Amino acid sequence: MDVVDRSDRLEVLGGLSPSLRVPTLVLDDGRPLAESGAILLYLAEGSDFLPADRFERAQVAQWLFFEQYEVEPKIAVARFFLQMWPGERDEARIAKMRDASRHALRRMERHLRDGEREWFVGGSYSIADIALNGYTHVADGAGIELADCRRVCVRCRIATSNAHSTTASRRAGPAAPRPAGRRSHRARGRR
Ligand SMILES: N[C@@H](CCC(=O)N[C@@H](CS)C(=O)NCC(=O)O)C(=O)O
Repeated sequence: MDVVDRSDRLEVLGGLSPSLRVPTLVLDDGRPLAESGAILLYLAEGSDFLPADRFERAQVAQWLFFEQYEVEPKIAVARFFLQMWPGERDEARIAKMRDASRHALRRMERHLRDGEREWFVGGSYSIADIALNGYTHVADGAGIELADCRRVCVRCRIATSNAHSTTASRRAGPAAPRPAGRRSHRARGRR
């Protein structure tokens, strides 16, 4: 799908995605599901990527909503205008999006730092980490420096490598790369 020329959106995604956006998942039986957070929740059901505990599941949802409201509309929009938009740049709008992005990244960093957390929710990698990795790991493409967000950066690199070897690494058993000096509850056998 072209993100600049949206002329075929209705033709391709009509009836599949209410917002006519990608990603849109179409199941084997033809049922469509749009919105990255909903897709992650659907795919993660019954796996280690979605906690069984009710409160932790709600915390995962909290971070999915945070990503959709605080991260994606800021980093993605700034990056879109810097890297993809063929028209004139709206520098004021980009600056505003960058400021909002930095604010969101600081909140994420603080959450990890203050809770001495290895992962965003509970003691193991979940779809909250996957969702937050999505645009954070390309924030530099939006002109957003990550120097003050060491913990977020570490998780982004880990999340990226995990995302490329998800099921295989989980089935085969080798431990996913982790931030230096800490081990997860999962690694300690607490899950
Ligand atoms: N909230 C949606 C946002 C999806 C989104 O913005 N997708 C972009 C491409 S990455 C798109 O389809 N943009 C074209 C448009 O907005 O029409 C999600 O997280 O799935």
